[in-house]
Amino acid sequence: MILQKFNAVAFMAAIPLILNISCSQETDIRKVLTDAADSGVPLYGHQDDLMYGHSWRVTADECEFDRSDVYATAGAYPFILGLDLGGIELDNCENLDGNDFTAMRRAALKHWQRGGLLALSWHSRNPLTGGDSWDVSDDTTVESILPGGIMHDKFMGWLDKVCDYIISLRDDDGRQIPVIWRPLHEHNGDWFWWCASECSAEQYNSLWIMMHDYMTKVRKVGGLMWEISPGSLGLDLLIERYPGDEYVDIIGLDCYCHGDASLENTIPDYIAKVRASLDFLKDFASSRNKILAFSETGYESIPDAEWWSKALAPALEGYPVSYVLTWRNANDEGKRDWHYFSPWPGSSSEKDFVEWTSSGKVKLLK
Ligand code: BMA
Repeated sequence: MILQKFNAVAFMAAIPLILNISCSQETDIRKVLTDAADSGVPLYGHQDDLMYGHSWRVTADECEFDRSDVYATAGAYPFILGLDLGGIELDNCENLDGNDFTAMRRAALKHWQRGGLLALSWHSRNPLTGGDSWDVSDDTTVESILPGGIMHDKFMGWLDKVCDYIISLRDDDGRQIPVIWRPLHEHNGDWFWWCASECSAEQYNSLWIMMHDYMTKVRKVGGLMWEISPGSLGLDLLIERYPGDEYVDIIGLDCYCHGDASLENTIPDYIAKVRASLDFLKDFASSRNKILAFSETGYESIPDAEWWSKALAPALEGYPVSYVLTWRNANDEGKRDWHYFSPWPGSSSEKDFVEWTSSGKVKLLK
């Protein structure tokens, strides 16, 4: 009897592993995001933060992952670590930005153990043309990967590799780490093969639902928080290019600051653009009971030393944003050392960033 009871308990405990689901952890990250949004204090995120910075990069056998431009500047890690799976579909060892996938898995685990959250995007290559995500030379790509299309099987094979990788993100007890999953982003633009210029709304929605059903029902990948993140231009396209409430958890905004720092309109234009977008998305999200996020932002090279307090803080002020993520600090062996979006020690906005991150207006991982 005792043995039978013991087995039953062991079996119950194994169910989440069998199903790849860690329900309580998923509920926990939902609550962390919702609490942040409700309190008006977004979690700060940085793309690739533990993988490389402005002048360094981890080696493939790195295990500690204690280096971070954000930590070196503000004394705390970003709460959200953004990572991209682009390249996994080709079985590459490194993603499109030079991150070793094995090291990335270890970084993800380390970040989760520190108490942070993960946001995964996928700059998938173009399955029809063989080009990259930005290859919009053939506007039948989405059509070709939908059921019945000539590239359907190929794309589903790619998706399997994505599922395998996400399923492999496990803590020391073997539980899958839940993640914010942000595929097919900026879909209202015209620069990715899944963008509005490349497919009909129906095709985009079908693609999203196909991926959702396959990942969650067939591969049973648990703990995914599905985030849809349009860009600020043409936001009204979201009304049609939206797969449906049952397929989405988070509504994000991708919106960058552009323009010359010496022009007096650059910062006001950015603030106005973000606030107009968040006005729209806040209503869109709240009427559907979804979580609002600022999934990508930044000002390349941060040419304004007070950008954090003068631009980003006022842009966010008053909105229930769960997290705000600045894009990567590129490290292509010095080739693109201007392509950075978070400060590093010695960079011009360091002081302002430290003030903003310690102002109580944004939350880092302490
Ligand atoms: C873009 C740029 C690219 C990069 C891509 C995916 O915004 O940073 O250099 O390859 O994101 O991370």
